[in-house]
Amino acid sequence: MSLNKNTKQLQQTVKQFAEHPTVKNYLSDSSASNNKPTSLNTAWLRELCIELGADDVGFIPIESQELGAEKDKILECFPHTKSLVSIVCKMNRDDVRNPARSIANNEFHHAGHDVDDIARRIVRQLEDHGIRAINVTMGFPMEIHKFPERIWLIAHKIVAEAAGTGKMGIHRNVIHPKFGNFILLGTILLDTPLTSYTKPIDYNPCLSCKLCVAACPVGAIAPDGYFNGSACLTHNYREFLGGFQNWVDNVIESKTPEDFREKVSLGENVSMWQSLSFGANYKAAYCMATCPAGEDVIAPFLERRQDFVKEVLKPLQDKRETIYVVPGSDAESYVQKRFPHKTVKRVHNGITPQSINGFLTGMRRIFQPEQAKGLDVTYQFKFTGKERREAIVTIKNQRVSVTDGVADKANLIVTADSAAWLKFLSNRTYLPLALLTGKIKLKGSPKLLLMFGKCFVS
Ligand code: B12
Ligand code: SF4
Repeated sequence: MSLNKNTKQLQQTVKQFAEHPTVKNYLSDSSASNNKPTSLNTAWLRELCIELGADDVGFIPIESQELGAEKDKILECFPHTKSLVSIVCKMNRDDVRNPARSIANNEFHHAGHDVDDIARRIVRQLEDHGIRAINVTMGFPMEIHKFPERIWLIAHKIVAEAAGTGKMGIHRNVIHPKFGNFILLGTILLDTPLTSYTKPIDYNPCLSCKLCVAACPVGAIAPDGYFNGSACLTHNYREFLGGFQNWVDNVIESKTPEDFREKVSLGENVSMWQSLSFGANYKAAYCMATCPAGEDVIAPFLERRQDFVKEVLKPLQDKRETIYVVPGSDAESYVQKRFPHKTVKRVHNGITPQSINGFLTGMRRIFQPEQAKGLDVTYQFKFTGKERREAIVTIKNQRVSVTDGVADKANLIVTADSAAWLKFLSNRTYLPLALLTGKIKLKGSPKLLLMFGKCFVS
């Protein structure tokens, strides 16, 4: 950013470095004076983004109500933010739809790099015009050390909805009104207000056709839009994040090469090598592949619906492949029932909370609605020791809610030393010892703890 050359602070600093060539040049260069624009022309910025490769863009001020709680995250990331640019880049549809994962993943990887490259080049241009801006990465790299808590800085989907570049469908991917869901998203934060902004679109391009529900091999998408994040993560992200952690655990725990081969087949092992060498590969993304929404996409679905289903959905449903599930999860029974020709493999997904906060915020993600059928239970947690916290967990109507505080009435009260509770979560065999030593105390039927365990699997 250019500085006002008359500030007291500047004069003092200059005094100290007056003889340095850079400082001399700075002082003699009149163009380096304070020429930062007070606002930026939106039409110019749109043209720049399109010219540098974006397929569509939207613009919102940091005050946009649509950002909700995301606003704090944005300001944490770049405190100077005045405006946001939502970047949309198209993906090649037939590549994403192809049952061969190498074809679909190649498209995901290249489109992802395109988003980052384009956003990066826009930021460079803005910087050259005296505007401070940053490109928030499209996906990986993320703040991955925080896993399994929030690993992303900014939710691009929230920004896209606010800026009117699309709306989330039942499958929770953003659907662009024209390009459908075959898009990846980026966000640029800038320190300058724009002359005008865009608005959210006033309808949802999602048709509620539920092809995404029918396509997902692990039943992660419920017809009402409930998203089972851990079911998706366990299968689709087998070679990322917690899936990789589980592979490492298998390496460590295997006593002989034969023992390792029992746990990890040759194909799975070289697949992990491929992911490590060429970029981690998704196992599915079938929800995105089958979505017919969007003006550029919809024709074959409208004109020849049966053929569309036969050509796009059926090959993915019929594909003989290994599906990764956590033992006892909703996904396990779903695959066995819906896709008996697919091979179920029981694995752990590596989502092990590292803190009480992680345990409480992560519960929503590993909750299994089918296992919770018929339950109407309130749990009171009282954590002592290193992380003191009181929380109420209610399971009712196959949904979970977690709030801080003390319940008027609870079916089970769990008082636990926070470290002991985390140890129990990572190794359930530790429970009897913890109960015996009083590190975990139960008031109410222990069966309720058993039920609790069935509702949250990882
Ligand atoms: C976390 C994440 C995931 C998680 C959760 C998905 C989800 N629905 O949010 C997992 C690992 C399952 C995932 C899967 C996929 N993702 Co993703 N993902 C993200 C990420 C980093 C943040 C998502 C987000 O904003 N969540 C918050 C709110 C807005 O979403 P939500 O649906 O209301 O919230 C749910 C989840 O976030 C979940 N959750 C919250 N915290 C955590 C933590 C973990 C570890 C998990 C597993 C889940 C989870 O709980 C919420 C309730 O269900 C963004 C990149 C980014 N920085 O924005 C990409 C992003 C959303 N993903 C994207 C893509 C392409 C995919 C996949 C298609 C990948 C693939 N090739 O298979 C699948 C699609 C799955 C689906 N139907 O949603 C694109 C979507 C593009 C679009 N058109 O909308 C994004 C925007 C990346 C990008 N820059 O383009 N993803
Ligand atoms: S596949 Fe159908 S239901 Fe699912 S998001 Fe797309 S349009 Fe909506």
